[in-house]
Amino acid sequence: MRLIALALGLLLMTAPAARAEDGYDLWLRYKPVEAPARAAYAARAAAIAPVADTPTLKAARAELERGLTGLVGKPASAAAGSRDGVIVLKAGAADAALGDEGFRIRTLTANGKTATVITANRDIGVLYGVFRYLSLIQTRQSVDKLDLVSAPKVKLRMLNHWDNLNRTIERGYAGQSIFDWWKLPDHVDPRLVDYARANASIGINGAVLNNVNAKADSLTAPYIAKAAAVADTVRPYGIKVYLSARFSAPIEIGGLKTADPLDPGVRAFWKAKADEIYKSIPDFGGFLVKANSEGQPGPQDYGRTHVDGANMLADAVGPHGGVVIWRAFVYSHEQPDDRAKQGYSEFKPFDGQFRDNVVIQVKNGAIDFQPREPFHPLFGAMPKSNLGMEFQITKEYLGFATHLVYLGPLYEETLKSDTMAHGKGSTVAKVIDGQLDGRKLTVMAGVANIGSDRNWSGSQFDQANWYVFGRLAWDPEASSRDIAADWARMTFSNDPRFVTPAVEMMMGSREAAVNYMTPLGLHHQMGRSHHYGPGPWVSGGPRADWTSVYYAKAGPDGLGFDRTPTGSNATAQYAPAVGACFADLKCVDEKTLLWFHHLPWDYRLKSGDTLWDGLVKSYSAGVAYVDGMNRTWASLAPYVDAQRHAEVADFLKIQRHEAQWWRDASIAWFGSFSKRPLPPGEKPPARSLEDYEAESFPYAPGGGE
Ligand code: GCV
Repeated sequence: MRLIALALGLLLMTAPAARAEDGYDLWLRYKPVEAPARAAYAARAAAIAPVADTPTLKAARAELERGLTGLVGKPASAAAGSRDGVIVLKAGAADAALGDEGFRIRTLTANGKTATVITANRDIGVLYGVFRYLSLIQTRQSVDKLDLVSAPKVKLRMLNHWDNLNRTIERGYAGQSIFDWWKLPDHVDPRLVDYARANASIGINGAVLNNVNAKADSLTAPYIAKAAAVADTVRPYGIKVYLSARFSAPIEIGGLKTADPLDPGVRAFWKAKADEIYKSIPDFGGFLVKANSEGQPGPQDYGRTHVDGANMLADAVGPHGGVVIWRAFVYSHEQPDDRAKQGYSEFKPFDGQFRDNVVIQVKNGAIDFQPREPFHPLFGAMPKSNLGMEFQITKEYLGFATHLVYLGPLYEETLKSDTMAHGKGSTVAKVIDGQLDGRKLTVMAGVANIGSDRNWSGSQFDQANWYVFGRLAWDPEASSRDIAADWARMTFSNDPRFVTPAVEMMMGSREAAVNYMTPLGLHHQMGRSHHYGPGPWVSGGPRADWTSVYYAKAGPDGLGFDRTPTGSNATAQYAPAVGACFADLKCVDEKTLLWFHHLPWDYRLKSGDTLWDGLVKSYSAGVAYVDGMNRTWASLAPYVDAQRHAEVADFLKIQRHEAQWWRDASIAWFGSFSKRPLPPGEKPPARSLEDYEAESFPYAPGGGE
C-alpha cells in the first residue's frame, strides 16, 4: 500500500504543471490570472445576470462564464443590483453610437454595488462586447472603471475559404478543410463552434465556404443542405455564410445550353437558385465570383461584360437582401498589356454601373499577394462603386506555414497608403471603410489560413495573421503593433520580458521575408505554380505572366519592370501626384524601386551602394533577421510551454535554412546577369546555379483539387 502511495506521489510530483498546449485554444486561452490581480478581477466579475433567451445572448453568457471560470474563477448567477460585481448583458439599447454590431461597456455603481454593463443594440454586439471584456482581463488591463464604446467601421468582415469539396485547400498549409462536406449535414464537427467563437472574438461576420475556383456542385440541393448545417452552427456567433458561385452553373447543373447573363433562361435559373438557397439559409450572405480569370468561366465568354454578369446575380439575391462580391482579380494571357494594369483597365470604365448590392473585391496589390506590392490602383479610382479589400491571410507567397511572417505590417502598409483620390489623406483605409466616398456597403475579406491542424493555421504564429486580419477589418486604422501585442499576450504570456521581444520580432518579420525573397520591389520570383522557394529562372510555359522572368526582366543592362511612361505606364493608373512620384526616381520609395523601374546594375541607391551591391546586402539582411528571430525565440523559452515553443523553434530553423536558400539561389541567378563581384564580406552561394535550378518539389502543399 505504502509503495503504491509513494509511486503515486512521485508520479504526481513529476507530472507537468499544466497540460501541454498545442495551440488549439488560439488567443482564447483563459488561463488563470496570477495572484493578487486575480482577486481584484474576480471581485468585479463575481456573477453574471441572467440573459434573454436568444441563441446569441446564450452564447455570449456561455463565453463569459467560460472565460471567467478559467481566468478568475467560476462566476455565480445573480440579478443586477443584488450583489457587488455582477456583469449584465443586454441587447436592445437604442444607442445610436453603436450601430448594428457595436457595443458599450460601462462600470456603474448604485447603492454601493458595482456592476459592469455590456450593452448593444443587437445581440451580436453583446457577444462582441463579452469578447472585448474578456480580452481586457487576458491582457491585464483594468476593468474597474470602464466606459468604452466600439463599433466596426467595415460592414462585411469576411473570410474567404479556398476550400474544395474534397477537403483539399488551394494555397492551404494547415491540413484539410474544416468543412467536412462528406459528413455534412448529418454530422457537424463541433470544431465549427470553436471556429465561430474565434471569428466572433475578432468581429468576423461572414465566411465564404468554398473556393473561388468553384465547382457548380456546391449549388446543388445536397450541398445547399450541407451549407445550411454550417450556417445553423455559426449563426449564433453572428456569422453569415456565402458561397462562391461558378458562373457556368446554369449549364453544369441547370441543364441549359448557355450561361449568358442576358439570356432569360439563365436569369431565371439564378433567381430560382437564389430562392432555393434562401429557403434553407434565410440569412444567406450572397455569392462570391471569380469570373473570366485564370480560366474560370464568366460573362465575357458570351461577349458580355462584368457588369452584365454581376448585376444579373445581384438581381437574383437582391430581393433576399443578399450581395454579390465580384472579384477584380482579372487578367488574361490573351491580353498583351502589363498584367499589373489589367484589373484597373477592365473595371474602372464600369464605375457607377454596378447594382447597389454588388461589391468589387480588389486584391491589395495589382499582381497577386506578393511579399510587397504598391496598393492596387483601383483603390480611390471607383468612387461610384462599392469597393472591397481582399487580403491573403494564408501565406502562398510568404513561406507557407513554416516561415514566421506577421502580416500586420503588410496590411497596415496598404491601408495607410494614400491614394490622393480626393487630395492628401485619401488613404486606402478610408476607401475601404466607405468614408472617402460615402459608401455604406463595405467589405474587407481575407483568404483564410485555417485548416484542421490542431493549431488551426499550420503554425502558432500564423494564428496572429488571422487575428490581425479580423482586428483590422473591424478598424482599418488600428495599429498592427498594438494588435500584435494583444495577440502575444493572449496567446502566450503577459510577462513584459516575453511581450516586448516577441512583438519586436513579429514586427520586423515581414520586412525580413521581403528582403530574403524579393527585395527592392522585385516580385513573383517564386517556384512555378506551387510558389515554394526561389524560382527567379522560371520562364516559358503556357503564359508569360506566370513566369518570374516576366516580372524581374533581368539582363546584362540591369533589373526591374519599367512601369513608368517609358515602359508599361502603369503609373498613369494612379492619381497624378501618386503616379508621378512612383515614376520619379527621386520620389519613389526604394522598397518598390524595381516594381516601377528598370535600372542598370550600377544605379546608385540612397545608401550609396550600387543596385547590385544593395540587392545582395538586402538578401543577406533578410537572412540575418531570421538568425535573430532564432536567437530571440530561444531566449523566450522560459515564458512558453514546451510543446508550442519547440514547434516554433523547429519552424524557425526551417525558415533560416530556406532564407539562405532564397538568398543564395537569387544571387546565383541575378549574378549571372550582373557579372559583378559580391560586395566585400558577402559569402558566395553555397551551390551552383544549375543545382538550384534542378530542384523540383512535386509534393509541395497547397495544391488545388
Ligand atoms: C484561387 C493566385 C493563386 C491561385 C488563386 C488565384 C485567385 O493566382 O495562385 O491559387 O486561385 O490567385 O486569387 O483567384
